[in-house]
Amino acid sequence: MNYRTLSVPDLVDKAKAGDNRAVGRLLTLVERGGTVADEIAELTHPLRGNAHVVGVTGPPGAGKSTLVGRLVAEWVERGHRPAVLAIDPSSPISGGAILGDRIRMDDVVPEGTFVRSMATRGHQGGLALAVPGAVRVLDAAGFSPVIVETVGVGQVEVDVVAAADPAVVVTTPGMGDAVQANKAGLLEVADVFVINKADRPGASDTRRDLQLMLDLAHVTGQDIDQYGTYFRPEVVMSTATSGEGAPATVDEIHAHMDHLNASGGLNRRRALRIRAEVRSRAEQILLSRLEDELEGTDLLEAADPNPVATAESIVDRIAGES
Ligand SMILES: Nc1nc2c(ncn2[C@@H]2O[C@H](COP(=O)(O)OP(=O)(O)OP(=O)(O)O)[C@@H](O)[C@H]2O)c(=O)[nH]1
Ligand SMILES: [Mg+2]
Repeated sequence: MNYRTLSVPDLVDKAKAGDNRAVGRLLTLVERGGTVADEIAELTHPLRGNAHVVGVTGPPGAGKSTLVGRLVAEWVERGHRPAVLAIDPSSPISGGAILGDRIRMDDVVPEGTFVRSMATRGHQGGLALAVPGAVRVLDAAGFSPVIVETVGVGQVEVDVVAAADPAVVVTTPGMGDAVQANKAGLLEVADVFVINKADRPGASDTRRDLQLMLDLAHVTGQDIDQYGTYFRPEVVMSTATSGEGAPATVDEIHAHMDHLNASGGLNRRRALRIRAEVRSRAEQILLSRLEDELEGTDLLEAADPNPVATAESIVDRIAGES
């Protein structure tokens, strides 16, 4: 069957029935964006809304993909049906060249696991829209948990993971790595910490540094989330290459989900995710209308246009449209 010629509703039906090729095709269309992606969003919302979204982030090369492979194997063993979305770095700082030894997700997950790499380079607002769209497709297809890996460089990448049900932050032993993670804002978003490459020297120092920073955050009240709930992230030691620490990591992820369930935080996180997506979409719509107005406006043709008044009247025009 040629999946390229199938209609979106047919693809969604097949995906719901467990057809992974249909899921793959839908994700390609979501990635491209535009009106077809919008149609998919309409049809997959809210089909199930059951999937747990697990975000995994951390510095380039920390071993995120290797770890995700181990976590997936652990979930499969526990009877779950996980899927993985690996977001390829879109920033030239974090992408490519320096990371010659980065591993391919396909090589580390059990056979039959649904894995998808998404490239977002060049998409306007791509990541912020493509990820929720893709998660919805995977949710509709019955996968859970849906694991989203992003490199912890760049605000959008960190934001995507911060809105996950648990956000897992992976760091490694080494000079000031915990401090670096703190600077990148990773400390604030972490629900579970993994110190990976625990087979390397300095792992226990990194653990101590991290615990100290968590203590400090508690003293200053920075660890109270915006709903006033306190959850101290656990720190798990992991050697992803051997799989040591993977069961403990899954345990901590589940402990955090239980905490969210008990505190009502799960629905709030989901609301937060939807809010972020609505915001990104609204921004896109507004920006494109603004471009149209700037193209078409005669306001700028005055000899010396008043920027304040001109901006206000352009916004008034946009607001007047319906
Ligand atoms: N010694 C050691 N090496 C590890 C461990 N985990 C991963 N690695 C190695 O670290 C390198 C990078 O691993 P990846 O899993 O690709 O790291 P990543 O964080 O996904 O990398 P990016 O996606 O490029 O940011 C590979 O050579 C892995 O084999 C570990 O626990 N110990
Ligand atoms: Mg990776």
